[in-house]
Amino acid sequence: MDAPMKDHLVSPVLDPEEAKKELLAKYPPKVGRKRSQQIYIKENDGAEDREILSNVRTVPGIITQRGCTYAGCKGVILGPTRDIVNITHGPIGCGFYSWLTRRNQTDASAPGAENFIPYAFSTDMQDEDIIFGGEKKLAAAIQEAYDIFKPKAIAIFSTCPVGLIGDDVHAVARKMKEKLGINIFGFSCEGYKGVSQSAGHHIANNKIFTEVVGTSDKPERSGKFSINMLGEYNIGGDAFEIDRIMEKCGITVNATFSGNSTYNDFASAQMADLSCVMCHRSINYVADMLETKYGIPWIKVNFIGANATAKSLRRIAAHFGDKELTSRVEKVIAEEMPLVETALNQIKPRTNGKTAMIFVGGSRAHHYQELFHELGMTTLAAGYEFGHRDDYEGRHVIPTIKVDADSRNIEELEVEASPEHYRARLTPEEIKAKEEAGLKFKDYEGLIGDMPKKTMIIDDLNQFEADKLIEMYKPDVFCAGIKEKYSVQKMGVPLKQLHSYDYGGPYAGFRGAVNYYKDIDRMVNSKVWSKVKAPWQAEGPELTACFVAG
Ligand code: CFM
Repeated sequence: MDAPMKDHLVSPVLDPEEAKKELLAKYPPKVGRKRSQQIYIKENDGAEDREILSNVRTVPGIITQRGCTYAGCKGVILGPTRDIVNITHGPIGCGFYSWLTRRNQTDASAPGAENFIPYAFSTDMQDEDIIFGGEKKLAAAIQEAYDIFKPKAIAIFSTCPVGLIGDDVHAVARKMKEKLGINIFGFSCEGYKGVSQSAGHHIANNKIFTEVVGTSDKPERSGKFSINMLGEYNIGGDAFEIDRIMEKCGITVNATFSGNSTYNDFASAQMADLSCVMCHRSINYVADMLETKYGIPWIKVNFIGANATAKSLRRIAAHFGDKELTSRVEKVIAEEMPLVETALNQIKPRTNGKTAMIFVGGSRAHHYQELFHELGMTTLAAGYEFGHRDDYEGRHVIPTIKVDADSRNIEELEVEASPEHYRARLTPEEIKAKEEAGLKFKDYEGLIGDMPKKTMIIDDLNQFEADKLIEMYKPDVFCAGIKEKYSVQKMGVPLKQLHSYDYGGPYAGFRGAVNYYKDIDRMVNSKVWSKVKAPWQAEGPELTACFVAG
């Protein structure tokens, strides 16, 4: 970079302690006490040794940003795989509203490639199925999908009523698997199964790990340096950009879980030599299981941010410890960075000193701070919808996390080394030597340590608190999703969707960073937002009402 990156400078207009009081003031005492533990104020720069309450139920009545367990299982984990037929067992709404609403892209351009993503498969349960049971209808739906598409595999996703009436999707899956001779598996991912979509990730990943991974030893691609990319979902084409960079570096991406993936990529994932974890929340336990069962070590990477991308590439090269690879990686970074620098030289003078807030899922509220940092912008407040304590505080807290009834509901698999497939990629001595040289395995330090002092970290933010934060801080941009977008913009603050990227992207890698700089520049420097006035701001309330106690 020409100009050195300005360090996080933070001087929020408001004292965060005051802001926190303001956020909690309207709650009944019990709710206030709970929310208070989910609102964390950074006292110093760097890591701190305090807990944040997370991965707990949302108080009923609060308008949360969260989604359901079915969404995490069907939409997030299995959704991006193009050649599995995904059947929603349930009323049509669940299938319809999870159809093509996440911008996970896929490349089905190869001749003969199957792509079922454009189809919405559902059993469309009716009243009589709820009363008399829906298993027969499910079996018929599987048969019909098979007859039409002849897919390699079929997955069944349970919605809330399926669990309530007790349909056994697993028994139907077993029966149809035997009958049709293809892999068919069901998920007990009823929407209410966990406190958020995070439970759905776990249910999906467990089954993919036990039913699919390791069933083929013929990966589509092979090479001297082969990796799996874990927790990268190809939103807006991010995985395409990462694949482009990897190919240039001579690194083979064996399987991506699950952006732009195929059934066979999962089935042969045990063949790769390193797992690289992007989204820690949605998949860290799979990385652990791949290591225990197959001997594949894992490292944390982040391809959001040009500097973070360079750092992650160097980390991968350091892992393989090959001179040729290292120099090729350096060459790629040197080739790609000028484009990034040119964009920053133009844009940063306009974005420098501006402020952002980020409230999304379980990893982007952290990763995207890198891009804002590169733009000279400060993230005043951030938080996850459904992150766990380790995503906030770092993995060292995992042994101290309380297991409550809700988390006990989600199966933890007991995994052992596979007698046929286990192959230690590194000896304990090699791991030790690499660690001594600064490479960290199985490590994630979490969001809190990276936030500057006097910023706020808020778990499971709700609409009321979002409105309050905006009133108090007036950030230059607020990052969240479609549910928040228009209410925030009506307050005169632009909202960048960081789930779907609005219509933009990719934002990963070097080219992605440039896309992001341009999009944020347009948003934070547009005058239009300051001119927005909702009718009720100009003319007073449009509708008034009062409570009548009966
Ligand atoms: Fe991981 Fe994701 Fe996220 Fe996530 Fe998601 Fe997503 Fe997200 Mo929306 S897997 S935790 S469940 S990075 S769909 S691609 S954007 S909430 S921050």
